[in-house]
Amino acid sequence: MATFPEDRRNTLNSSLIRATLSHLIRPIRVPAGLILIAAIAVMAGPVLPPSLSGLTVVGPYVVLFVGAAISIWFNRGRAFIASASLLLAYAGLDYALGINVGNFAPRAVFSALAILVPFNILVALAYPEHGVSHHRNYRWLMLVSAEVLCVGWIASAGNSSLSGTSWRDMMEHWLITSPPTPLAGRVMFLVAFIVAVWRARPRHTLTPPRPLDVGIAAMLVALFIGCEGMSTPISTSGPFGSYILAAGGILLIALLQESYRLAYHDELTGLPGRRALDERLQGLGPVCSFAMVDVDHFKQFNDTHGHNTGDQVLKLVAARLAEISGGGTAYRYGGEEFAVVFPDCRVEEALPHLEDMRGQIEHYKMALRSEDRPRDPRKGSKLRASISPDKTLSVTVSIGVAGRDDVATTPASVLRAADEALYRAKEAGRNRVCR
Ligand code: GH3
Ligand code: MG
Ligand code: MG
Repeated sequence: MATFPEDRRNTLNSSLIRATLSHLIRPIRVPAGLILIAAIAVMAGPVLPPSLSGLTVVGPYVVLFVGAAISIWFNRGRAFIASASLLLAYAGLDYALGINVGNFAPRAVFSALAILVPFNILVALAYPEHGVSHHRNYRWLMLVSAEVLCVGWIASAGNSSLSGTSWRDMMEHWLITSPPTPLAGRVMFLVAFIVAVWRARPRHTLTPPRPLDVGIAAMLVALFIGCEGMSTPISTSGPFGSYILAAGGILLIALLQESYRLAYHDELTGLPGRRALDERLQGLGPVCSFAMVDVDHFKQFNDTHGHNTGDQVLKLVAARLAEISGGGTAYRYGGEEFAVVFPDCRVEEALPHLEDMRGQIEHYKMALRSEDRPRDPRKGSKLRASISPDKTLSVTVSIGVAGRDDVATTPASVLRAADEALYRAKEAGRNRVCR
C-alpha cells in the first residue's frame, strides 16, 4: 500500500469528509425545499387568494396521478406503489367527505390512510425493486383490493345493513383513533421511514444515494407531517392537502432525478458515464487535460477469475479513480476503459496526480466479496492490511494523457490524442502513464 505524509493524509481525509457531507446534503435539498414551501403555504393559508386554496384539493390528484403514470412508464415498482396507494387513499377520503354523514366515515378513512399507506410502502421496501410489470404483482392487486373492501366496510358502519355499529366504538380505541395520526400509524410511519433510510444509505462514500430511495423516505416525512396537521373535523384542504401536494411533488421530482441518474451514470461503477463525459467535454475551457485509463490484460483476468470477479474489480478501480486528486473527475468511458478530465490544468500539472493514482491501483490488494471481503469498509482496510498477498488480487492500469493546449482545440482531437498516448503506454509495457 502506498504511504502518504501526514499533511497529505489530512488533506485526503478532509476532502473525503467534504464529499461525504455533500453526498448526504445534496439529495435532501429538493425534498426539504418542498416541505418548507408547504409549511410556508400552511402559515400563509388565510391570506392566500381563494383561487389558490383549491390547489391543495385538486393538486394532490394531479401530482399523484402523474407520479403513478411516470412510475409505470419508467417501470419503478416502489414509486408506483407509493403514489398509487396515496392517490387511492386521498380519493377515498375525498369520497367519504362528500357523502359525509357525521364525521365517522372520513375519520375511519383517514385512520386507514395513515396506517395503510406507510404499511404498503414498507412492504414495497421489504422486497427488491421488481418494476411495475412483474408476474407476482397480482399479490399487490389482492392486498390493495382487500384494503379497499375492508376500509369501505368499516367506514360504512351504521349506514349499511352489511356492517353493524360496533366499528363506531372500535374507532375510539387508542391505537387507531384519529385525528391527528393514530398511534398505529405513527409506529408504521417510523418503521417505514427507518427502512426507507436504510434503503437510501450510500453504498460507498463517493457514490451518492439514489434519488428515488431518498424521495420515498422524504415523501413519508411530508405525509406524516400532513397527517399530524389534520384538522378536526376532517378536511382535505388546509395543511393536510398542502403536505400531500408536497409528498406527491417530492416523489415526482425524485422520479425525474432518477431518470437523469440512469441516463448519466454508469450502474456498475456509480461513476458518471459516457453521455456525461461528452457534455463535459463540450463545456471545457482552452486549458484542460484529459486522460484515458485502461485496465491491463483485463480479458485474461476475466478468463482466469470469471466475469463477476471482473465486475467487482472494475468497481474497485472506479472507486479509486473517483478519489483522484488535483481536481480531476473520473468517468466510465465504456468496458474496462475510464476517462479523467482535469479542467484548468496543464498536462504537467495533471501528470503527478495520474502517476499517484496508477501507483495506488497497482498496490491496491483486492480481497473480493465472494470470498472474504467484509461489507464494512473500515474492517475492509484492516483486513487488507493483515491478509497475505496470495489471498488477494490486483490489477494495473495504463494511462494516456493529452492537454488541450498542446495538441488541438476540439474535444474530439484531445480525446484522440489521449487515446494515442494510451496506445504508447501499452506498447511500452503497460502499467505506466504516457503523454
Ligand atoms: P490490454 O492490456 O491491451 O488492454 O488488454 P485487455 O485484455 O484489457 O484488452 P481488450 O480490450 O482486448 O479486453 C477488454 C476486456 O474487458 C474484454 C472484456 O471481456 C472485458 N470487459 C469489458 N467490459 C467489461 C465489464 O463490464 N465487466 C467485465 N467483467 N469485463 C469487461
Ligand atoms: Mg480496452
Ligand atoms: Mg484493457
